[in-house]
Amino acid sequence: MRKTSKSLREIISSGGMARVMAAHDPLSARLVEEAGFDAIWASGFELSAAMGLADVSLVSMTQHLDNMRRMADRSSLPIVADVDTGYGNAVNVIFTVKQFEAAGASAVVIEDKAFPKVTSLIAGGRQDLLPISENQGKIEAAVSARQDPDFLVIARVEALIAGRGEAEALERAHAYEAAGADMILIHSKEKTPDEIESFIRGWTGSVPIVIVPTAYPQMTEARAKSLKKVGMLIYGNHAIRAAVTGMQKVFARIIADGGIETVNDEIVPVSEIFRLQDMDMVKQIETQFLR
Ligand code: SPV
Ligand code: MG
Repeated sequence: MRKTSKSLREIISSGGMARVMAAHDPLSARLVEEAGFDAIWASGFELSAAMGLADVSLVSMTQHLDNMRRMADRSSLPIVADVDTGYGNAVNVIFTVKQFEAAGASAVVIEDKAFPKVTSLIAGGRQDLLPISENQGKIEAAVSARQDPDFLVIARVEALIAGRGEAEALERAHAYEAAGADMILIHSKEKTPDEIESFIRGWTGSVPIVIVPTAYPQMTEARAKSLKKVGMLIYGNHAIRAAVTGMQKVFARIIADGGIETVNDEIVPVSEIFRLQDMDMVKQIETQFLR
């Protein structure tokens, strides 16, 4: 049974903190669910990387949507869709929100960068932001487009990433809250939590904050909760990084050892993949219907 947007909305409105893990395909989405996370982050970075591409607005909306539909089909968790800049202006955002909600998303995150965007964590990246009023219109448009009132519109502030400072980050966050955003995602690429903690201390708005602590891993869940205002913590790219780590290690061993015997017991058996493919269900269907 798919969980509705309500389950995510409930965690956040009861003052809880949703733990959200990135996925880039239906299999990783299923593993996110089995591990016990509250929701899936349909990450643009992960999907781009899985396609061997840079996260610079190269993946199309329909490719992202198609992947999201397949993830929704293989997992019952709510999905937080990373729609980057919403694929254009307020007109595009309305279409985007409708499409992603219909495809099974429980939330969208829209960032205030100009299209085409450049991935946030890259050193020296070109980080062009939209004027505040223009992005405010996009957030209003997103809110007007949702069908389910529990569907979350999350406005992502990139002012710290763009080096514009905390005052502008707070100004943008307040403007997007006024536009109807349910949450504010504040992103940082600083190597310590100081910048984010300072922003959160300075946040006087009433909607909860979303953080993505990739660059500042000292930010544990307990530390985020102690800040009182964090309603969602996203592990932004740990599925694709775990997958790459695993493949690099195993591939290197096979090349070095000239065969698969030594790694055989270190990787999941084929039976585990059968389980994830629901082969028992296939067998049951065969028994019942094949004549
Ligand atoms: C993503 O996972 O696509 C994100 C987070 O947007 S980051 O890559 O850190 O910008
Ligand atoms: Mg992204």
